[in-house]
Amino acid sequence: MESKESSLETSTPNVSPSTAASNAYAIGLTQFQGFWIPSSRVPTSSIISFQKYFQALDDDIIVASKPKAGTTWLKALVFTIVNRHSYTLSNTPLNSANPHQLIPFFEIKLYRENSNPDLSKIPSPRLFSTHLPYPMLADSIKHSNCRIIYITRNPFDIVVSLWHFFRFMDDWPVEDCFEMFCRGEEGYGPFWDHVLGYWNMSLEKPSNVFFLRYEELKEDPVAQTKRLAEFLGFPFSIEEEKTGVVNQIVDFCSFNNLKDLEVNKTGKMAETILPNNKLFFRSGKVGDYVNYLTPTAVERFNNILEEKLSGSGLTFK
Ligand code: PAP
Repeated sequence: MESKESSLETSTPNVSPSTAASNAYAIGLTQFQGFWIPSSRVPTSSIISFQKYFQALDDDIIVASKPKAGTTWLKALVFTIVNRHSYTLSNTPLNSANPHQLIPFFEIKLYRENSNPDLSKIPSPRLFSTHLPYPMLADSIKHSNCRIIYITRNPFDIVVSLWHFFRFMDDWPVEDCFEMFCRGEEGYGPFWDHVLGYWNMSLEKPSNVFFLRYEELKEDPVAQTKRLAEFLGFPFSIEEEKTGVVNQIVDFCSFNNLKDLEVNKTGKMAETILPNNKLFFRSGKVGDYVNYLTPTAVERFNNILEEKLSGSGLTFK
């Protein structure tokens, strides 16, 4: 069981290893600050460094999500919206880099590679991302005026997407992945606590936290992209709307376009254990879970979710 901590800080007293080891993914989970962290890839020391050293700026933009909720897609959209006056769609860096390389994770990349990276030279607005739950964000983020966009997705599609994703490690049963979610012991889980943290903040501070669902983005990507641009402080002009800029951005960031870019077909990010970037683009559908999970399993998790989300106003279809 991997729960080894690096020595950046003196102690991490609230760390305990997962008991849910059914495959290589599950073996790497460690309970830390109330959530399950995939500590074999995300050492808790990098989270501690992030919490201690990151200084948020008011115009920072942070893409937050649980894995498999639509992070890659949202990063592509955010990058394109924010940088549309610097790059055209034919020369955007997204043509040669995976969205994860352009909007780096605090805990998986920046603070894992360096306990106190110099982020001061990054042009404004700085774009960052995280899979960490809201309570684990650096205090400077919570006390600044920076913007957070949180994307979530119906948890059944997340289960299936995550299960497929980690099959490159070993071929584990989808039921094991589902059981982890039911126990709340999946990476960055429990699901309900993760989603509730950002949901509640989006109600409390709507100009700082934007709450988005994968399904809404699928249903009306143009309308959601406009909302997103407004929230980010980069609204589309009437001229841009008239000349089809929003639609062009939506098409460029679509599943079919991104997945067919060479960098996402055959590319690989050096810093990850993932065999290739193709893994981030599987089917991109809503409701694919019906092909993998039984109605009984779905009902069981729905009951858990109903109880956990009760009174919050948050629901999943
Ligand atoms: P990550 O957290 O590891 O970065 P993330 O990008 O959040 O993963 O989720 C991957 C899912 O988003 C995959 O879903 P699936 O397994 O159900 O297919 C992936 O296919 C989907 N996805 C990636 N890019 C897009 C896109 N442009 N549009 C729609 N879905 C996308």
